[in-house]
Amino acid sequence: MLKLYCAPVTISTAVVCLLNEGAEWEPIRVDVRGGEQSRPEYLRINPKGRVPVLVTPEGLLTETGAVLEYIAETALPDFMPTDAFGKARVREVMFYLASTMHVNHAHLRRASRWADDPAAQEAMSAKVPETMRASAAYLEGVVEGPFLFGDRPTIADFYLYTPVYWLEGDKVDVSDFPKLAAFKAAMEGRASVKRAWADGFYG
Ligand SMILES: N[C@@H](CCC(=O)N[C@@H](CS)C(=O)NCC(=O)O)C(=O)O
Repeated sequence: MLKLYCAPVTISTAVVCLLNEGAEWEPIRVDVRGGEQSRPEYLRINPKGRVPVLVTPEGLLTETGAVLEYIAETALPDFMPTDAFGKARVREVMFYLASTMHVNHAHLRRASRWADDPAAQEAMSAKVPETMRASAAYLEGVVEGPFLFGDRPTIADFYLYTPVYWLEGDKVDVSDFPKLAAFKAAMEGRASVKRAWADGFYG
């Protein structure tokens, strides 16, 4: 059975929601707020000190996009297109989320990764509403509606839901972006996402 190292309100919740679509899995909760991810025992599991980590029969996997793709390929194929262009578009969104939007968000509470000077950290945190708004504006132009690529969600939708959920805490009003707001509502209508909320992974 798959196991997932995960924590509420982190990007690992994207994987929680996808797994809830029908995979056999169990969570291993990591106390990220308490700093468990930086302790030697956890660093032996993931030297990057981050969640998610997926435990598979073949070994450990990190990086949300890679983890989501592995789950689709091994257990939930309906969430990945089969044609080359469709797959590339899914990866295009996932790479953007990993390289840009997630990094924008991380500047709010993790500015110490990039600067030691408290004033520089404060300046980086203060910029987050602007950079997250720019990411939301970009994605507003990508979402076809209600999901990214029309009527059916892909793994990229499960990835996107969590950064869209982060917008409110990053002082971006999702209602300024009607397609993203409808996307969020459509995801929240799914039993998998409702279950993640009920299990305390959001809120
Ligand atoms: N690129 C990684 C990023 C993972 C990541 O940064 N996770 C955050 C939570 S959203 C984390 O574990 N942070 C712990 C820390 O910074 O100490 C992925 O997409 O899986």
